[in-house]
Amino acid sequence: MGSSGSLQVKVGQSDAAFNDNMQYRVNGGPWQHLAHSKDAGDKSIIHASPGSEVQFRIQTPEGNTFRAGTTRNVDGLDHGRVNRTANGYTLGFEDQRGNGDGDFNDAILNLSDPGRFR
Ligand SMILES: [Ca+2]
Repeated sequence: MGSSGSLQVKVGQSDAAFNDNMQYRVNGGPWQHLAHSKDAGDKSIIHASPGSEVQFRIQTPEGNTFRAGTTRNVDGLDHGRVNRTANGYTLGFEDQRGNGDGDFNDAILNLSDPGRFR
């Protein structure tokens, strides 16, 4: 979480059959609903203290929950991949056990700091 205390999250174009439930939490708190992976263009703002740790995960229609940024998933794999973009970062997910085809575009979040990028 950057110094503005705000993180803009925009759903990117999913390349998967599943409509995944996307969630986040701040500093290990309760998971909260963020968006659905098929709702491309859907925007929301996460507010938290500067320096807070924000985590993301998906819940799939098969009943699996896959977290990004950790291998603490049922298959022992990290299901997220982060790429730098012009405006911030893109976080892409794989929504199948074993990380499916490995393209990490089943559920996509574009992350930017609205205080820095307008
Ligand atoms: Ca995939």
